[in-house]
Amino acid sequence: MKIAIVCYPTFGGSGVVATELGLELARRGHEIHFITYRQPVRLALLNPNIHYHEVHVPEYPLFHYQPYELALSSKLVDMVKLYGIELLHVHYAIPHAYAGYMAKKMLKEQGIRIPMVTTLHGTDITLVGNHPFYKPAVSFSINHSDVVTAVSQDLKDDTYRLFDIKRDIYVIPNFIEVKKTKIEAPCQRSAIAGESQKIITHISNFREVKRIPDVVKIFNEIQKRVPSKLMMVGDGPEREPAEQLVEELGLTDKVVFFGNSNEINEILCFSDLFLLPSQTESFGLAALEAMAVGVPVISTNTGGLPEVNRDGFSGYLGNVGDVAYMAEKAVSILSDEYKLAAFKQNALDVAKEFDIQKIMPMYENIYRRALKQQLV
Ligand code: GMT
Repeated sequence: MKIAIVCYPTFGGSGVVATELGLELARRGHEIHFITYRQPVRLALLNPNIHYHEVHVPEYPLFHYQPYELALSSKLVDMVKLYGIELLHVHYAIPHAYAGYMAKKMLKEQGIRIPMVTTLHGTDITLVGNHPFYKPAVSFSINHSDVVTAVSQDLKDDTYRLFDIKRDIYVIPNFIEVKKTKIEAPCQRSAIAGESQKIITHISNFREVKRIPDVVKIFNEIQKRVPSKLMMVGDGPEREPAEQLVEELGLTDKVVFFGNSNEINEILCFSDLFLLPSQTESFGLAALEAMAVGVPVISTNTGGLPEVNRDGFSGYLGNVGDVAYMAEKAVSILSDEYKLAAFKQNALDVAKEFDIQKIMPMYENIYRRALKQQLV
């Protein structure tokens, strides 16, 4: 099948999912065309089935805002015609589903019918998409997609609760390639921490929704009882305030800020615990990435997180903002070597349920359904 994938190319979860999906589909023989404004961060182009087409938005002084949707929909039309693309798969409703719909309409006028699959990822529904400025356009583009998927049951429920949706939404959870997370070389623990210290990790795009101050506060409580270090991986608006908080709490020698990294598995390899105390999380791909390396997770119990992190098994889940509870549970795992080993194994076992090989056929079925629907 010839498939166009539209996504954000940045370090956000939806871009990672879209990129890994495209790479695996290419391995399975499909011809994949990534269409976005920059080369996706995890995209390796060394596969004849992978193509990347950049969307250019020329600066024009008359425009206060440059019209990206327009450029994207025009690019989609051109690429569909040039390569005979059979299906559009857009990730993140805003503005991709809207641009995809416009492309479909333009193509239809030229006698080309092409189905569009829209995958909802989270903030496109719960935070941004739900804003009155965007809501009518988001409802419209979801209702006019040929097939809609959501990355968790919770996100599907939220979509029905927040929007006037008149169609089915299929749940296809996010996935991980478990075998790719294995690090051959021994983990470089000693480069980061002393022998008696535990290593705790947080990875995100450091936005408000991640509750970065809670990460630091939870760690502050942990380190009072368990010798430990905190690895902060990623970048975003909350990084600087977090650095300040670390300083205020006198933790500078125990907290390392890495910035964005492509060596996530290497970092997770030496981690004992992962913290994700988010305000909301449709799925929590970062938690799954940690679990796939055998790292237990302390997270909040919001959104789709309970579908990924199993309470009392792969980690613990607390109420949003309950720093004391999450710190106590973290200490209970870190201070008991038997419990830590069991939780590490459990985390890996749960992650295997989300292995790419189990999830990929779900997408392929959805594509077949979209093509069939289109032909009816
Ligand atoms: O909020 C982010 O971290 C970025 C955002 C995205 O679209 O890139 O993440 C959302 O999609 C991810 C992939 O499906 C999910 O794993 C995240 O849970 C979700 N974020 C939120 O719901 C806050």
